[in-house]
Amino acid sequence: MKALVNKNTGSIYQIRTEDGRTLNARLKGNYRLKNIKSTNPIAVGDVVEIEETGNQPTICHIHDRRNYFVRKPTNLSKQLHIIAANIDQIYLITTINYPVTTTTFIDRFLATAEAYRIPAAIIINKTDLHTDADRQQADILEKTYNTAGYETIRISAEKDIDLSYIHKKLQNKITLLSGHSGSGKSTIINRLLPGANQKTGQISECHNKGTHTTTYSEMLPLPYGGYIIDTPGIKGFGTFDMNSLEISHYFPEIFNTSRHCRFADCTHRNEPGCAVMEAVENHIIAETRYKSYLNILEDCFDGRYRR
Ligand SMILES: Nc1nc2c(ncn2[C@@H]2O[C@H](COP(=O)(O)OP(=O)(O)OP(=O)(O)O)[C@@H](O)[C@H]2O)c(=O)[nH]1
Ligand SMILES: [Mg+2]
Ligand SMILES: [Zn+2]
Repeated sequence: MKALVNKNTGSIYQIRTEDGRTLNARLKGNYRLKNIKSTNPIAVGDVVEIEETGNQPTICHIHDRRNYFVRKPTNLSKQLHIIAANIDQIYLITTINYPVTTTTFIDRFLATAEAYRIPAAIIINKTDLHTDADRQQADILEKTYNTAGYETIRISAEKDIDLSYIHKKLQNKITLLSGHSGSGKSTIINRLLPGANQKTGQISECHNKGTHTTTYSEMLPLPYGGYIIDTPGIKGFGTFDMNSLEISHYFPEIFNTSRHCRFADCTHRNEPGCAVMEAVENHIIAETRYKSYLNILEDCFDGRYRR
């Protein structure tokens, strides 16, 4: 029977069967995915086949994934961690402060979403805490990412401000929420889904960071169709599977501008007649985006990992 993986808590998978039952299942034998080196063979969002012969259902087959989203779990890790599979869109939950979300992090995240061809948008949460300086920073952030082609939405999950717009966007879609620990992913889900009851945690005063309250990804059904996925907070975002020539493809505004570069193989670092560098000088492309592009390009050459 077909089932959807809702939650993965190590070796046990919580699944929802086609006929509407929620069960705990194990993976049959030493099942391994063939084409991807990942720490988790099955992820939230996977569609699987189960057998119910013994006393606990077992997963015997994973249906082909429409897509998946991954990251490197640690700095030195060679393996990838699949955050979720078969998703329609990602909301990156960011905060100007409590905790700080840097543009480096946002750019690495968005470039990865582009590489895996999953539409992404940015939510700026905790607007209730914004000072005038924070609001100015949020304006710059919105301008930068709107110019790059990403939607930005400002909300306060805590004060329930402007969440109604998100409701419409979620209908009949599978949406992944990601971002730093403490950015408010679980709080947003509790607001959107009053019965959800996801655990939330305080921001550590001395580190200005969240305390990794959500430890397992979980997929929750929405009453109006679709699902929302709560995930553990992530710190850094390494890039992978990226060929140096492809990196500009993952920065939409850089890619669009590169058509006007003198050389077709321009890397936008020091070539004469580079339209990208000109656009950065003229403040058409944000300098932070260009710097992130250069950083990822450097990583490609020496295999570094950045936060
Ligand atoms: N002031 C304010 N606080 C918020 C808002 N959204 C969330 N918080 C608070 O921020 C803290 C962290 O929220 P969580 O929802 O646990 O954050 P998370 O992103 O799920 O964190 P992890 O599960 O650790 O990844 C909690 O104390 C929330 O009450 C908001 O819009 N405004
Ligand atoms: Mg959480
Ligand atoms: Zn160029």
